[in-house]
Amino acid sequence: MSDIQGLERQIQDAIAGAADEAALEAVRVSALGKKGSISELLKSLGAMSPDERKANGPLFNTLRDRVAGAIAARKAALEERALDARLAFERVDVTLPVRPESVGTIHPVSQAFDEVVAIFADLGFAVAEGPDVEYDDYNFTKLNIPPDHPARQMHDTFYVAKQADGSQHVLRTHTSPVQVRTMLKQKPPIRIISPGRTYRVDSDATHSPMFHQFEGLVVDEVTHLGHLKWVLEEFCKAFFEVDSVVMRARPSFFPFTEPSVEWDLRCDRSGGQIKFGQGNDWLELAGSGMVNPRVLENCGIDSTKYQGYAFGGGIDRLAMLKYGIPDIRSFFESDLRWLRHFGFAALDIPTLDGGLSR
Ligand code: 2NL
Repeated sequence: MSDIQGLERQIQDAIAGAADEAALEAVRVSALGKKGSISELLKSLGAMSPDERKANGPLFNTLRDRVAGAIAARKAALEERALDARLAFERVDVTLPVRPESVGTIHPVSQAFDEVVAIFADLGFAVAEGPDVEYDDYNFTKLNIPPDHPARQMHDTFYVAKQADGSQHVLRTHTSPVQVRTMLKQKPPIRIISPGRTYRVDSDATHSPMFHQFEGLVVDEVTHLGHLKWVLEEFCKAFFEVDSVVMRARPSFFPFTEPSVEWDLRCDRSGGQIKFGQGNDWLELAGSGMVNPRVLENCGIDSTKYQGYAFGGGIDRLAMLKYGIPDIRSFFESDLRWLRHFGFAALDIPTLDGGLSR
């Protein structure tokens, strides 16, 4: 009996004195391991008479439980102490200045994205956003592209597995569904742009399966192609940072606009460099048109009272043109040397009065 008390005191002292987890593990093995002192006691029960076993069994078992509990508690305390020590050692002083070699840069697509937003915000457009995974209905059907329409093939859609209720989702092929969502929940006048990621099954030097688009939508009682042209001209002057531009209109077709117009911007490609607003060349700028009255009606807007214009263009393409980047795939290769070369200073936020890109 006194033997057992002495044994327990000795083990408890060793537990309390264990300075780290390794020392504590050695104590555990010497008490509770296969040949440990308490394990030996428990084994000795087998050779005892029934009366002795009845007296000693509970004693040995509670001894084992107390020791196991004390070891677990000490282990938790040691772990906490080790963590505290590590946290103190690994503490980061976030107020220290950044090392010049590890300063990040703003990606040229993000830069162009922010510039587009700043310009249209200045023209009075609100920014609207929506999900990348869209209803087939919002991406196509409401935009006057019914299920068997050939334009669905043109869009090279990434389809998402059918939902349990049979509905179909897609990765949005343009940001038009954001305008659909806006029209469904907001009464005219509407004046929004929707910049964002879009997806199509396509990949070469000028196409990436994920790319960025901006679209604009204006719906009011009176809107016309003259308004649209002025807005695009103002956009081009601001974006390409030139005093004047010449634009050319070409007839086009989109199921969601009628009439549809594509716009080219006069440019000069002589001398190995591109200059905007002058010269004898043209570059494709944006598609546009008057919103098809069917689209307005599909989105709950009275097409006898309201009319709208819409336009859309590629942000990656604009960034390639403005910053002289020949291959769209280089945007998404995460090459640090490329990012440092083409990236922008993180704190130079584009504004119209402060300068778009400097
Ligand atoms: C292009 C052409 C365009 C639109 C986008 C649009 C949206 C609604 C209704 C009507 Cl909700 N139109 N968007 C209209 C014409 C052209 O984009 O080449 N994009 C890259």
